[in-house]
Amino acid sequence: MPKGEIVLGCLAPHPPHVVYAENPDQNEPVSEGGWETLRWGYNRLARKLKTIDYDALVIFTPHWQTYIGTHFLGLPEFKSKSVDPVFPNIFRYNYDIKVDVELSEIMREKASEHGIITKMMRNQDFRVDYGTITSCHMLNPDWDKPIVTISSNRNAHYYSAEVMNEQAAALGRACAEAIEESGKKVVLISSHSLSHRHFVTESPLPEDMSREHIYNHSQYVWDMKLVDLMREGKMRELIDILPEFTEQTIAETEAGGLTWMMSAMGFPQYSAEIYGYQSVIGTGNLVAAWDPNAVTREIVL
Ligand code: 2X7
Ligand code: FE2
Repeated sequence: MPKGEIVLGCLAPHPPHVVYAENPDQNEPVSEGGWETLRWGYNRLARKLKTIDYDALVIFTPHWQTYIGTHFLGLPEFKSKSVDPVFPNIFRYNYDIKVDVELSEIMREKASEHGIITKMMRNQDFRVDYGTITSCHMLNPDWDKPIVTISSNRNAHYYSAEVMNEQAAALGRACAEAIEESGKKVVLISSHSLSHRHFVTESPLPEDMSREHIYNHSQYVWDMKLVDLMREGKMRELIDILPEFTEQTIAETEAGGLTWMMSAMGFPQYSAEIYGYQSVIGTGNLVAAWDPNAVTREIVL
């Protein structure tokens, strides 16, 4: 059997607002659009994904938080309604998700061999988090590929952002080994925003774009620093300063997703593809991808 490989890594932010703005059949609330810069970037990356041959999407999400170990989805199908706890007015999404349980189990096994505490999620009533649903919907609205969701173990809470970085990197190495062994072609997704200061008051019409803007210059400057490092192909350097970024911008990188993905991909030294950056309720959101194939790698923006 040929070795499996990671064919693309995606940074895929998950404000439920972008799904709301797309008006898919699965989501109950109806919008007049909004956040086009981010959505059009996402749409373009989704088109690229359609040209890539892959077997499964593996996603790491900060909104499935586990406090004892790292958990992996472990049943072939999860079907329910996901209601965003903070924004039930914009996200009530009926999902029917297929899981690559075989790949999930290999990743759990490898992570365990690397000394990480692990568990398979085999509760049929488990509700898949809105981070997974939003990022996967925007990248593959047809939902025609199975996924694996990996929970975020909250090491940063117990120890420090530095320890989190080390443990997420170990999980990344374990997942890369598992993917190789599986013989599958896999797309990785790190689901999160960059800087994460929220507005404190929401506009009456969520999609009123006259109200949407960056409202903290320091947070914006931090985000652009990260984008520059991504363009320059300096992912090891970026991961090294991530604990400071996380602390200064209260970012969801706290959960470990970006470190996990970069470690699994061997800390790319080539340019990331930048698809779009936009504020959603004041948070900084970047859509980006790392294409290990130099022939198909593009300068997008
Ligand atoms: O979870 C989120 C997020 N990360 C960013 C913006 C808005 C809502 O939810
Ligand atoms: Fe989030």
